[in-house]
Amino acid sequence: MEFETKAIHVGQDPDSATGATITPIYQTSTYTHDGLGKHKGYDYTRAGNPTRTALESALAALEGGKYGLCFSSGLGATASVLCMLKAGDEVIAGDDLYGGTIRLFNKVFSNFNIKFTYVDGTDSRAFEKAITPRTKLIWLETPTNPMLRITDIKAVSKIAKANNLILCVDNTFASPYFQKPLDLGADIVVHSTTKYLGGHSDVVGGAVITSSDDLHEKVKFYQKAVGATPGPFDSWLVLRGIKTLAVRMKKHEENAKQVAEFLANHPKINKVNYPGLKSHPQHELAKKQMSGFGGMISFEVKGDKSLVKKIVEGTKIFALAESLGGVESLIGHPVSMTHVDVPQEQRNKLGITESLIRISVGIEGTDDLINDLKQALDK
Ligand code: P1T
Repeated sequence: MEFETKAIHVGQDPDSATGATITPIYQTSTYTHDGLGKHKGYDYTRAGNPTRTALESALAALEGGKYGLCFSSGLGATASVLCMLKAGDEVIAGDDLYGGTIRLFNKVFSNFNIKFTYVDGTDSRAFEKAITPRTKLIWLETPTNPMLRITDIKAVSKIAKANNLILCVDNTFASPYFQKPLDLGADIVVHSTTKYLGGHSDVVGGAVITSSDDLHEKVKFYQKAVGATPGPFDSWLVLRGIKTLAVRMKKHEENAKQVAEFLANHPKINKVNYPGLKSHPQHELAKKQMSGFGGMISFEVKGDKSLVKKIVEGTKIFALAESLGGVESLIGHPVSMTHVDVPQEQRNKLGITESLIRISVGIEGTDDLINDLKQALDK
């Protein structure tokens, strides 16, 4: 079945009780049993809910995985994967990650004696060099937030397999429409479904997808035992969102390519980070492991905070806001917004400076978006 068809149909048969064509929002916390020890597969919504089941099946199909599990946020999904670890275990992570993920690693799970080592995500051998007898998990994002760097998933997956490590890839920026980490050798895919999957900036959610029976059973246990589960309406919103994922992603990319070209040629801009640009240091790798480059761009302006302030406060269509992946365009300042909790030394090393701006290119008219950035830059 093709991607577009899966997004609309997998897990979404007409409702068996009523024939409703669209999966109903099963807005219930509990289920009446037919008798002691007899129920229809659901007993309590934290453990399972039919609207969530539909979404979990659809997401598994889109990533080419066997199992999907949904969470109340992307960080809820990440935390539930990390719950598989024990005190003394070590994680090797790519150095450029969403700031909230780094905060969760450094300020929550570190307290339980789990060690996180950050390595240059663009150098697969750096992952290998950092392995110790205590390493259990490799964590990476690609493309990364906010520098749009690319990690070679296949190369890192070979290293993970050879050393009996779990490889988890946060696929939020690419979405399964443009990249399928499981096909490239990853064991687990994590998503913030808040972003492209939901697609309309009206829901917060997360997901974990795998083809491993063992990993699925473990994360499913933590989904229920820790309880970061999405409500039925939130599950329904993401399920509705993914039906149009393919058409939205095409337009996000079409717009982003043109916006990136415009920015790359603007005299007030030093550097544009977009894997679709030939100037991107890993453009060839991105072409190899992704089927498109997505809608996220970051760029460094020639100037200090006053120019940054003028731009981010000067756009009329791009809204100054955190998050990404919705139909509407957003603009943000990672240093003071999404990456405020990343240690300064790590930020400086990556180039997450006061001069860096990040945009999530929406699906509005291309010329409107370019003209909006132009007027903000030329003010
Ligand atoms: O916000 P939440 O749904 O919990 O997802 C966390 C998360 C995980 N992974 C990546 C790559 C992310 O970008 C995020 C959330 N990011 C933002 C809110 C942001 O503006 O970058």
